[in-house]
Amino acid sequence: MKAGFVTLFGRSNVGKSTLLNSIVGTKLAITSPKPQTTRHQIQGVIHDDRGQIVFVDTPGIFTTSKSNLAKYLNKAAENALNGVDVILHVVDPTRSIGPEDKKIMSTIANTKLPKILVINKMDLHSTPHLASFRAMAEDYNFAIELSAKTGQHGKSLINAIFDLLPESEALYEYGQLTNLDNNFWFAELIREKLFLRLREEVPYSINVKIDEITERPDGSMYVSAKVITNVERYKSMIIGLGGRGIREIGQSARKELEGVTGKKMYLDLQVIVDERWTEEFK
Ligand SMILES: Nc1nc2c(ncn2[C@@H]2O[C@H](COP(=O)(O)OP(=O)(O)OP(=O)(O)O)[C@@H](O)[C@H]2O)c(=O)[nH]1
Ligand SMILES: [Mg+2]
Repeated sequence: MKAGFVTLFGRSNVGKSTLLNSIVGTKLAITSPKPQTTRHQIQGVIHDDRGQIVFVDTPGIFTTSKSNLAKYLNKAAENALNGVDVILHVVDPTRSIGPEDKKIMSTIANTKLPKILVINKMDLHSTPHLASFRAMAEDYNFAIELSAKTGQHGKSLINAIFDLLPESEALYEYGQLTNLDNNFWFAELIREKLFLRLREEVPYSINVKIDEITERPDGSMYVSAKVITNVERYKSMIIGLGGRGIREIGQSARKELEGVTGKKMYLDLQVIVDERWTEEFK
């Protein structure tokens, strides 16, 4: 059988996490229209007669921002190149080739690993920069145009990856889809709702920590979590007028958690200010 790690590499917002979710067929990684949504390496596995592909989602690559968060994310993305078997460079033809794409191209040019160029968002009518991305194709073993959103041509991508993967023993147990545990994943879903709701810089200074997940005798689940921000002003923006903001965030997170777990959920969210947590990114 064949098996290996395939890294989704690309600048922010090109749709890496959306592609991971669409290929694996379930939502593992959170996505949002804002850049810098993904902060961790998330693995999603597909199992098939030919073997296993372990997709590794990574944070988008940044060249413009010098912030600690951007540095941390770049490092996390580059670390994801260690031990990889195939690289997917995901690009977005609605935007011109950016300095981030060039940085990625020079980084991966130095490796001997097989590379696939994935031109995403082909469901959109306007893709003005498609020709310039097509012109990059010769530097890759394979190029494919698809839509992570509709799933179109996802199968061809999987076929191309299997052609390039080495023979290997299984890497994951059969049926196991991800490296994520509920604790992490629940926190990520709540973070996604914060990303979708809050404006501009606020979501970047937010972290979510799960304090408790308890399954109750009646089969329902109780989850309590802290939304941590580093600035007092952001705390009131998150809570919103009369608590409306945090209530709506809680409701949409709860609905999605109920949909995925099939259980009734009680979600208790508390917003606190703690300046220390951004230290993690230094
Ligand atoms: N129309 C269209 N939109 C897409 C497609 N793939 C992703 N998007 C949208 O693009 C935005 C960014 O998607 P993400 O999957 O979060 O992008 P990412 O590359 O993971 O971004 P970072 O985690 O910040 O690096 C979201 O609003 C998605 O809905 C696609 O195939 N077609
Ligand atoms: Mg992402």
